[in-house]
Amino acid sequence: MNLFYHPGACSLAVHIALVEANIPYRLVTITREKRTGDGRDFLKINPKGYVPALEFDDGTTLSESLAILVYVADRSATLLASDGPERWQALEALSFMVTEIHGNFKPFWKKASDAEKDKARASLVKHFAVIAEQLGERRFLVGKTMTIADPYLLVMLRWAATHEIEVPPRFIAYTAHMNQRPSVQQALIEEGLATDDIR
Ligand SMILES: N[C@@H](CCC(=O)N[C@@H](CS)C(=O)NCC(=O)O)C(=O)O
Repeated sequence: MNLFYHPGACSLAVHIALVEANIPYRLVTITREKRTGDGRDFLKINPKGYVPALEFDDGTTLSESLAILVYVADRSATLLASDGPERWQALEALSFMVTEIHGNFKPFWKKASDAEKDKARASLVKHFAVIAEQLGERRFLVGKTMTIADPYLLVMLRWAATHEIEVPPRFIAYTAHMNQRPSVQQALIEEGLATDDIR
């Protein structure tokens, strides 16, 4: 199975989840021109042109972080409860992050006015406060073990640090703890990212 990714992009959450679930994968990069690292037209694999995307050994594909993370969770013993409140809370948080949090980072990547950036920053501050409230003093966002919401939150917190978005202090301990997980360390190393940096 191939995982199409950009270093440090939202695909990093899928990468961490794959390691955590012990599912074998090959990492394939994408160029700006949407060529894959193995020389193919990425738009034929994911016409939306985004990472993350999975390509299975039979040639079928899957895109969209939420769908991919649920796919990975379904193949792991631990990353998402099979039913009950914790399943739905994890999916609720993930859905919120994939839409409202991810979406508000867009002005920081493209040419946007200061007013657009300020508006996005204000939304991000509010949204991270909601997630911090949910996290409380716990080690994981939902329940007592890591779910697919955690690697996604870690990636959003890395972006917040990069773009100097102020987040609640309780994320400091959370990020430090997540960064120590072997799955996170492995994924960061494989993507060529520093392992001792919160970004
Ligand atoms: N709805 C998609 C969005 C994915 C997305 O925005 N990916 C970014 C990286 S984090 C990307 O590939 N951007 C490249 C581009 O827009 O060309 C998802 O949730 O997976």
